[in-house]
Amino acid sequence: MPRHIITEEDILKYREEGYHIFPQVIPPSLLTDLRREGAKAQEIAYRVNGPQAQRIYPLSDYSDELDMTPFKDFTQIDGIDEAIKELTSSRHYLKPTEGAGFLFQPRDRPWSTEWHRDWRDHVLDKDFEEHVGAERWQAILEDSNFFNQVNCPLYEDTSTWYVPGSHRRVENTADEMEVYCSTTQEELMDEESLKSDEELELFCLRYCQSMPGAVQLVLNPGDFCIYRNTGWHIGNYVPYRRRMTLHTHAMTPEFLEFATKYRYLLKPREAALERHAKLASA
Ligand SMILES: O=C(O)CCC(=O)C(=O)O
Repeated sequence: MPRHIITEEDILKYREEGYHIFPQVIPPSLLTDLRREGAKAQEIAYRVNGPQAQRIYPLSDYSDELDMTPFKDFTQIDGIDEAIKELTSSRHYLKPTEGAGFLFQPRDRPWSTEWHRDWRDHVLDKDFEEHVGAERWQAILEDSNFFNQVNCPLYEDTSTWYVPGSHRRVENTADEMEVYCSTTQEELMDEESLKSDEELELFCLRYCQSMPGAVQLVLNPGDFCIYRNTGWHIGNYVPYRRRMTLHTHAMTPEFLEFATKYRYLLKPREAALERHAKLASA
């Protein structure tokens, strides 16, 4: 990739806003190879997880059907490691892509995730208090060695929305919580088929737009977006907008240790139900 000049302003902005886009990191021949394997991975995702599947993860689970070479080559793109390190620190490295995944558009109907902040929103309160607690969580939010997620689209991708600056706050604002509790994952997936496709599409879009300060990320093919996923973010999907986006992380030894140690605490559905119940009784 062309050498990316990272300025002091980029570094400061990444710390404060929580996201940065390196334009066009994937060379054309690798883009060709990744799209070819991505198309196979997408068919596997629908076959394994059904037509509304959003992702395949990890790619290495499907090494008998996919050629892993382009994924290995992606991790080795000339200049990418240096650019990540300059933006963050010398401790950061790109996770091997075979252990990462792809995000896809649904085949049949629109849907969106809930607005959420990893990882806090995916664990139950009692587990959080027992194993981490607000003080340690604040230190983790301030520490860019933790939670640096990457979306690298192979086709133009406008599915992800993000609230700049929210990644370092333990507490959410009242306005943010009002948007959060205005709906549920079940409604955003229209599990009971109560809406037409257009009603559902516009419902999900309005939910994205209503979050205070939210920006829609506009990523072109081969752009590399790194973001602190402790900030509010969401994925909003429609079948007519093709999506094939590599979804990975810039790791550090301490984040690897944290993620591995506490993986068993992740209970996204139960944690969302708990938050909704708490907000309803407040
Ligand atoms: O689709 C995206 O870009 C975001 C996905 C995400 O945050 C999630 O699945 O939890």
